[in-house]
Amino acid sequence: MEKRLLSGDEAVALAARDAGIALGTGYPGTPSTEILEAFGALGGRAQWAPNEKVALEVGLGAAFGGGRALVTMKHVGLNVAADPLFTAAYTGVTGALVVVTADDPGMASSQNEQDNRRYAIAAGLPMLSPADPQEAYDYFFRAVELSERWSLPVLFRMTTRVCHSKALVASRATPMTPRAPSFVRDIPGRVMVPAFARPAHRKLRAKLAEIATFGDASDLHTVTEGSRDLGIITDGVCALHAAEASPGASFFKIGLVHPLPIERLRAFAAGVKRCVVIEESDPVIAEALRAAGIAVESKPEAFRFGELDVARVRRILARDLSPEPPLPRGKPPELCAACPYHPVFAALRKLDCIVAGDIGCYTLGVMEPYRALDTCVAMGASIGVGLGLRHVLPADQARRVVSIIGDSTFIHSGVSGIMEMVYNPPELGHVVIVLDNGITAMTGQQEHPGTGRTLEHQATGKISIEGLARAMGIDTAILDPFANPAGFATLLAEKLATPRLSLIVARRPCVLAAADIRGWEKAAEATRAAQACCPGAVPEDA
Ligand SMILES: Cc1ncc(C[n+]2csc(CCOP(=O)(O)OP(=O)(O)O)c2C)c(N)n1
Repeated sequence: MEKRLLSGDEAVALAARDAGIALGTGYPGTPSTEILEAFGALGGRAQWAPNEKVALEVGLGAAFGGGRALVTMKHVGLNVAADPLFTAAYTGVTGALVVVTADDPGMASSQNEQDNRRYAIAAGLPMLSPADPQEAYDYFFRAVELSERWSLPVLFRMTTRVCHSKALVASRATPMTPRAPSFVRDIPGRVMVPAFARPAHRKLRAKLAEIATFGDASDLHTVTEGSRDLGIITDGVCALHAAEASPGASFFKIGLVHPLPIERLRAFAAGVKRCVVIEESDPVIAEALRAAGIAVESKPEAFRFGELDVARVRRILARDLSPEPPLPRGKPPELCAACPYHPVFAALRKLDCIVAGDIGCYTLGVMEPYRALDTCVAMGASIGVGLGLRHVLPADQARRVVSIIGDSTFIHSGVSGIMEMVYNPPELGHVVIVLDNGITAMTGQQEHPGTGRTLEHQATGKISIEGLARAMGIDTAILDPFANPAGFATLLAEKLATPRLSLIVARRPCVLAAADIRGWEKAAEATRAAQACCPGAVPEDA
């Protein structure tokens, strides 16, 4: 059997290829980003969507058409995709739909540490929880099988450690046979007006009851008999920490975290003197067991925060509530020395702006020496938050409010903020700065619809940020702040002084990506030129 050293993300990508996934789509977000990149590198059809909601809808469409689809995102991405997700649980799918949510307990690179196992419960969808790269590979096929057997989207919950740790992964000798997509009309099944949605909800609940029975007997759960004095119920990477922390205990490792195998867990808990649930983030499993009348110990509240590791699991088991040693201090992140954003933050500081910020490399403008960011909440929020501030603040403060947003974030969810700005303009106008470094830098330089290149850097349709803004009637200026820092500061001061709605595109490529962008753009230009002269032609070196 072939074995390769793979991260969890790469293992999912390999499994997606071996499972005949017809389409992989998603939006970048640590720790999930590498899945689609690796899937594309393996020859799979992988593409970035403008945001997670669109990605899920594209995946759903592919699965309505009978194909097998993969959709990837980080945990907060599922908030953006939640609207179609909940109703997709009613419509179900014809092919397969696996939705990877990569959670980030401890917030290695996220704005919150929400536990997306709660989404499985809320939406009523099955969820698998692999512990390591081998399980990520193996469970992926199980997810496809579950999805096809019950015609439901399946959630696949990974966490930072599972996504990024590497292990030898044995792959299948024979891939799954791919399906041939074909449209079969099913109006009551896919058009969720109330008359069709009411029975669809009942059908979903009936399916979940069937899956619960299936799960009770499934080998997705592993029971390891050990000491009867201590039983540990666990899922995901915590199973590995717990196995090292207490090798002699009895273990119930849950593979399908929703619906839970309640009756098997009841029997397991009854068979041991002390039963402890070891889980990262929220006490989701412990709460469900207690609600079912199963007496289990849950971790103390202090362990809801951050990742677990072997030492922390030992503390939970020893009921040790003494203060934990502080985490080793890493080097604080900072803007690159030659980042094109420096002059923008210098100008914002100089003009004493109140800055509604957003998520991306530019969030680092909050650090010294600028401290030029006053809010940062969610992707795209800078524009709405800036408008809200403008609406209520006294004039001398309102005039200084600026929204700043990156190019990828603008495309992701900033555009709807611009619509709000046009529709409900503040009395004193507003100024939005789009920090356009030509790439999604924060997550490792991914393309987006504003770059005009695909996930694999090939030429494709391009969204013009200034074109969009002008089409919405916004006074728009474009400037390279690095080449002309004084000009940028003057322009910003001018825009702040008018009661109009203004957008400044601060455009200069990310210093780390500039050379690559030049190369990709050259090849993309050649493709565009060839296609303009004779459609369909692609130059050999493109
Ligand atoms: C809903 C959501 N999806 C994905 C992410 C991960 N993420 C953080 S910032 C960012 C985009 C950054 O790109 P851009 O706006 O171009 O700014 P840059 O980093 O290039 O400065 C992404 C994808 C997130 N935080 N939230």
